[in-house]
Amino acid sequence: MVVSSQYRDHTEKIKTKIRALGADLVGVADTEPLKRLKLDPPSLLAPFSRAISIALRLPSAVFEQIIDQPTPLYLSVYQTANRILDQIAFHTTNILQRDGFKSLPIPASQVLDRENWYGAITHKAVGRMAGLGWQGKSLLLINPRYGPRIRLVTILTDAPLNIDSPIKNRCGECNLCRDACPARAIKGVGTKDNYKNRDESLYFSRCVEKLVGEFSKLPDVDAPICGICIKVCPFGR
Ligand code: B12
Ligand code: SF4
Ligand code: SF4
Repeated sequence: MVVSSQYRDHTEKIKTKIRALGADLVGVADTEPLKRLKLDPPSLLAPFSRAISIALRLPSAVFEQIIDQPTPLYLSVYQTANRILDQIAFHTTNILQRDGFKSLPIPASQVLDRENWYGAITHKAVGRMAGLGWQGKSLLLINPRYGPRIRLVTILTDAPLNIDSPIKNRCGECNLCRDACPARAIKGVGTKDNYKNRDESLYFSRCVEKLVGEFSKLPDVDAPICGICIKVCPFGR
């Protein structure tokens, strides 16, 4: 009893510090179920019992300017959000280290395998297990308040933090992302928890082709970004 309230107090203390660094959402996941993910390196989670998921809300007005392709202003917001998230994760890692816990920040947007498009660990799975949102038909993490208009970062740690629970999928009959996708990549298939693989929800290569082959070659947009399935989602609009 005493031990569990100590953990609760420590978890709340860390979460408050992370919010003070500028985070809009923060949750904690158990790493055990996440060991089924493709990880790079495969032993990534071995030293860590917890994964902290942090989200930063993106300025909504930037999505109103996106019609059928990403804009230079969206590129700037994307880059700035990644920088802020990496800084929040770095500071949080130091706070945990000072408290005597092992801790590793996973970058907001680092691609390790450019052939199959994987990072070290997917922030969306961590965010879902930490209760920040559900996995939408667009495959994005959808928060009930901010929708997919968030970017994410993860910190792995052995601090014995209290874990949060996943939340229920609320896509329902909506198919706005499927109908708006310029690559016709979204299948419109729902899931209660998460898709077994990307192809269950997406014609994955169509999205990659659109972003890498077309959008990243636009003048002043030199990153594989899009923003359309983010813009049209009714959550966070
Ligand atoms: C590589 C990459 C890409 C690639 C591949 C995308 C992909 N879906 O994998 C490309 C270039 C195509 C891309 C495109 C986009 N990306 Co991108 N991308 C990444 C990156 C760097 C790695 C993703 C990865 O490893 N995926 C591996 C696959 C298998 O995982 P997944 O997509 O999450 O799907 C599986 C898991 O989530 C799993 N799952 C869910 N819950 C659980 C729970 C358990 C226990 C388990 C076992 C599994 C599980 O189910 C899914 C199917 O297997 C991440 C950053 C990061 N490290 O996470 C950003 C990231 C996913 N991208 C992001 C965004 C926003 C985009 C775009 C909208 C572009 C843009 N910025 O405008 C599009 C959206 C495409 C889409 N509909 O998925 C955001 C998503 C934010 C959000 N709200 O969800 C991320 C998280 C970056 C960030 N820091 O916020 N991206
Ligand atoms: S990022 Fe663009 S191309 Fe890819 S699924 Fe979303 S709307 Fe479609
Ligand atoms: S647009 Fe609709 S179907 Fe797509 S993720 Fe958002 S709520 Fe789900």
